[in-house]
Amino acid sequence: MSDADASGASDGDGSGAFGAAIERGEDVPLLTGSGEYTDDISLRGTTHLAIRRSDHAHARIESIDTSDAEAMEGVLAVFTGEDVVESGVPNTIPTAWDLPGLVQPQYRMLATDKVRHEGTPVAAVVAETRHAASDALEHIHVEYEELEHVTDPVDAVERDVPPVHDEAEDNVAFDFELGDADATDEAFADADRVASVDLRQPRLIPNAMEPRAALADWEEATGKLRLWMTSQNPHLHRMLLSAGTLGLPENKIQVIAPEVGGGFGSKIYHYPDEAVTAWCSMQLGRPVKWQATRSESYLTDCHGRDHVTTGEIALDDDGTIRGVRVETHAGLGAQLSQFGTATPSYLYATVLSGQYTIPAIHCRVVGAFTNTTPVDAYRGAGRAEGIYVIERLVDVAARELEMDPAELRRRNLVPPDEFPYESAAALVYDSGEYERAMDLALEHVDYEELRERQRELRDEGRYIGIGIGSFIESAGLSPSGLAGDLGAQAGGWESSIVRFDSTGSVTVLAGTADQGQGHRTTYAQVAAEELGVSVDDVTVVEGDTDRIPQGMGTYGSRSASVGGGSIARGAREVREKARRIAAHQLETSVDDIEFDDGEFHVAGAPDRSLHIQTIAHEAYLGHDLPEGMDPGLEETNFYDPENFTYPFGTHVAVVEVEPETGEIEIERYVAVDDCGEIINPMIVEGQVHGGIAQGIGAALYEGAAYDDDGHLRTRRMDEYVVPHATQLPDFETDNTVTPSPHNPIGVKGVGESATIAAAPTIVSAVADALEPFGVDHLDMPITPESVWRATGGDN
Ligand code: PCD
Repeated sequence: MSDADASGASDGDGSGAFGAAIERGEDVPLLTGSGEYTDDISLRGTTHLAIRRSDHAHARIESIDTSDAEAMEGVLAVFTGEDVVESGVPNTIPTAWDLPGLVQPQYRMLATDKVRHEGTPVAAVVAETRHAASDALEHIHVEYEELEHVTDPVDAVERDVPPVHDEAEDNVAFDFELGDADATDEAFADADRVASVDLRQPRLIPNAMEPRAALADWEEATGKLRLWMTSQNPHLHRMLLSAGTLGLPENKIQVIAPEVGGGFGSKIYHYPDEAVTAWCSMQLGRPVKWQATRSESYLTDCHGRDHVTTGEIALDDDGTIRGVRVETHAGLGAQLSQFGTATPSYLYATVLSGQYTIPAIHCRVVGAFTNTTPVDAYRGAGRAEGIYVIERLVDVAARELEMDPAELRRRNLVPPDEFPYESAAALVYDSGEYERAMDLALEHVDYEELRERQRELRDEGRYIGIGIGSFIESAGLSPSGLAGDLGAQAGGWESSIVRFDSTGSVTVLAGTADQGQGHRTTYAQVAAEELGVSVDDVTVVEGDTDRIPQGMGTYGSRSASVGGGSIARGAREVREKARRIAAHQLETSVDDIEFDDGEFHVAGAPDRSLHIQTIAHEAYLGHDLPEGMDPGLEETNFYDPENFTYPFGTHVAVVEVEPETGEIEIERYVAVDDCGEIINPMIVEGQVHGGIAQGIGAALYEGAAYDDDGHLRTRRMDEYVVPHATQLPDFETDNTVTPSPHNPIGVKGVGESATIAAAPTIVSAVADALEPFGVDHLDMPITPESVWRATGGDN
């Protein structure tokens, strides 16, 4: 194997950049207010867009009168859905993931016939100032004929309600199955015991710090559109906007994602609003800016989860799991978001085996249209929902068997020598040492002693609970071939360019797009390690489709493994070219050249050496290169991994529940994560902290609610509760390291892991605390009220 293909974290020069807890170089501008976000960008002649949205959940548009609004001072134009249709652009917001039998209703930029959820865009005002635009909104007169609406995914399918789309009379967008139904039935028939749980996973709202925004600049003379936007994947946005929505070729669209203040999934998607911003600029020939308000974000950013599930698990008396059966109604909202079909199907059902050897699995998911904000991936996406189901089932089964939940898990863990492990839910896990991570987590809390303390305290009338959450995650959202087989309309690869310039500094251009994860630091570490230069010599550029020709973006915890993998491969090719130049100039054969700390030297003669940065200079001088070699020192790399990566771990929470008041206090939270080789331990710890906070948020606080009129009741920060720092304990984190065997740098993702783990861990802990009350499950968010009711407080 040549050096360029070698796998492993630090096969470069050993400069030690990979694995170091280097401070995030990007933080100074971000923390001191000089970071440039979309709304900070100003172009000469910028106009402002405000969007009139429906305040009905379901209604037919009878008429729209824009004349009053048009007459207002500062208003340049008011557009309706009819205007977009008349302009002749393709005007569709396409889905990006097909499923067998999928119903794909029309999805336009501005509604023309009906509004299908509160917040549906119906008209657009462009004005000289932001205030003029938003003031004009209320002077647009829309007449509606109200229709009956439905917000719950089970009601949508089972009750006799008017369909959200005529194309789907029963509101079923897809009816998805995975696994072997017969084998599962048999496993259940043969097993000693069956345990089950009915659960709901509430709708979550992503809550990125920066609401979505766009600034579009159409240049009539060249027919080119420049669009700055809050994007997790500028190239994907370029692709989706081009043919399907605006009818422009990709090379006439430049998408730029400047600083992006958090995404958590919500900035993956191609929404009507950014497309309308672009279209308005094309109509007026002036730059147009749209900045969502916070409430607008709550109403229109894709929500997450919204599952109603019945899960069953079959076991033998000794705790051996024989089978798992799951049926879920997944709310999709009123329109299909790009991955809204994949999230509750392939990303969900495929992880139902969790960390366990389960011979038979069957899962059915009914995807339902409802009169609500579209639902798609939110941190953990699909995997979070699936792991939640299997972890709740394992806990409920432990209760049924009167077995310690840690012991039941242990008996069923996939053992280390079984990898690669093909689960009955159709995934091939790359590598894992599940028991090691679980033991480490249990050690941290002194598990046996803690159980003892729990028993003692119960005698005193105090209820502590110990929750365990063991998880796997399929991260990376690749490889392309597999994704294509399953219906993806996009690839799963990543692309990068690694470039030395003649002064020896390095630029890495990456097709992913950071929203706070720290790519500028970790990518520099990967490149520095491979090239033997200092991290400070590396500049990382993301988020501009004209500078970085290709990419797929940042979601599915893929950037470290797929993006970082691409950078490592590109850097290795650059290093090999440099090695050939070194051999030529040192007058020896390539095989005799060793590389160490950035220095190429002749084997056995360390004084005959050339530094890679000197070679970079030589490569651009081009005076003395090997015969037939082209000048320059840069490589473009496309990397399509052979598999997902499978991060895993076990989290343990200790809570105390006060049945009288229903109050829940988290005493301890221990997270043991395995994300393979770690590029930057400080960044990984930060990712875990943020992930836990969001998982705890889901378990105890968050949940979007609709009222009887189909209005979103949780549309402000004081109505949709996210946990405050003061409500969270100090997180205790630790790691095991099981490298991914097929990844060029041995890493696995980490961005979503802790969110996936934390929700089931906390619910497990609360249910464990309430065991004496016969409570084995409570739905999220578990509030003081739900605890109080479950413990008989309302009797
Ligand atoms: N890392 C390291 N090492 C390892 C891994 C990793 O170091 N082993 C690191 C990296 O490099 C980066 C981070 O860490 O920096 C992360 O990574 P990842 O895992 O690969 O991921 P990404 O791709 O980058 O990202 C994504 C994610 C997601 S997915 C989400 S949701 C979230 C997370 O990320 N989001 C966010 N995190 C975060 N953070 C922040 N700050 N912000 C945000 O927004 Mo989705 O699908 O979208 O639902």
